[in-house]
Amino acid sequence: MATTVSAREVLRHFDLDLPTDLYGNGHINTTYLVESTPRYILQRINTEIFKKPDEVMANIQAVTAHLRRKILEAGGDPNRETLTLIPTEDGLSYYEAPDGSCFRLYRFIENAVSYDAAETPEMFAASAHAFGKFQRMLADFPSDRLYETIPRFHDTGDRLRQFREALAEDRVGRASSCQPEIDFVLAHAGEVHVVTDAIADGSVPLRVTHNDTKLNNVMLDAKTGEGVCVIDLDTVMPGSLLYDYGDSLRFGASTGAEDERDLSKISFDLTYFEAYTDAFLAELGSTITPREVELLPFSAKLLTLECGMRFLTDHLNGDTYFRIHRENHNLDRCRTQFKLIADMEGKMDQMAAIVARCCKAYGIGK
Ligand code: ADP
Ligand code: GN1
Ligand code: MG
Repeated sequence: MATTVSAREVLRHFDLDLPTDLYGNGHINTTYLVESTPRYILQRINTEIFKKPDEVMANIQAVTAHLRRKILEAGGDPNRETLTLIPTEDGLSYYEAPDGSCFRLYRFIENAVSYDAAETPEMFAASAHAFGKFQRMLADFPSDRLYETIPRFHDTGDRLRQFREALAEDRVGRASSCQPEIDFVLAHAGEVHVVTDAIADGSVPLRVTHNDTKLNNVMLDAKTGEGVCVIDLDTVMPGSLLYDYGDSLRFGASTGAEDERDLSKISFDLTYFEAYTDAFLAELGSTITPREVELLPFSAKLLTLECGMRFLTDHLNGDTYFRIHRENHNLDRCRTQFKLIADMEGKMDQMAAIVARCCKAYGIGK
């Protein structure tokens, strides 16, 4: 993943000449802050993961153009409420360096914060409104115009297949040191097809979804705490509303960090679950199908299982996908996900009761 060009050299192709600093806590791309006036975000696209950067950028151009129109119609500020791509001096949406590395430049969203943990249920609810609204604004986007930037991204059954492959290969000899986690995956193998089966039988519709709804992929207003802008649009693709809902809860309703080593700090917080569910249903209520409602609690568990399995697979593969900052980082991340699942399993009835309460409040399923 190394590149031979410096961020500063790249910036010249966007008509800027400034020093840059690494920025943010994303696991995938390499992000730099450009301290100009106005400020910008420069990103090296991870082309090991996004094999066709031209397709990723075509999606982002189309989606942000659509969002701009919607935001303008609603009297909002498109420079703040959606990502703005700054073209290269050649008028392209990204710059490809001679070594093949690819860079894009965005306007920096000012006076807004992306959080790595939800400090209050209200903050978490603000993120739910933002992701719900994002999905609403894209409801009439022609999904056949979108490329599938990572094939089978949320096909949990395929994630299980990839896990089994990594386990069989055990290419860095780590399998023997994570047997409890391996057993945990195998004990849950029967659950991986539920959502893809529901999509296949038509009871869960495909929509244009974000697919990576981690709290730090939304910017909240620094003063009011309201959602400002959904970011990290690399995986906007046809998907299920359950993916966006479940993935947000996996991250934001945990009482600890995704990579917390002290598992006694990790549990699934029902107050946060309720705050998110209420706000998400307030945005999307009228469009949600009965089967989607029924699967809401399960989707939180499924997306947590999928992500935990992905972390474990990457650990077994020698950490080739997610950026790590310490030894066994992906194994630590996997363990928090599995601890969360164990906790959720004892709370499924309460989660269903919360969903029912919120549905009643918004007249869903009447
Ligand atoms: P990754 O795919 O690696 O997660 P992101 O696109 O999410 O990359 O960017 C990483 C972080 O950089 C975000 O979590 C956010 O904090 C920050 N960031 C990204 N784009 C912007 C932007 N346009 N304005 C302000 N901050 C941004
Ligand atoms: C990655 O890019 P980032 O850090 O927002 C990953 C998500 C995972 C998440 C786990 C393209 O998200 O799918 O859920 O890490 N993104 C991609 O923290 O794989
Ligand atoms: Mg991100």
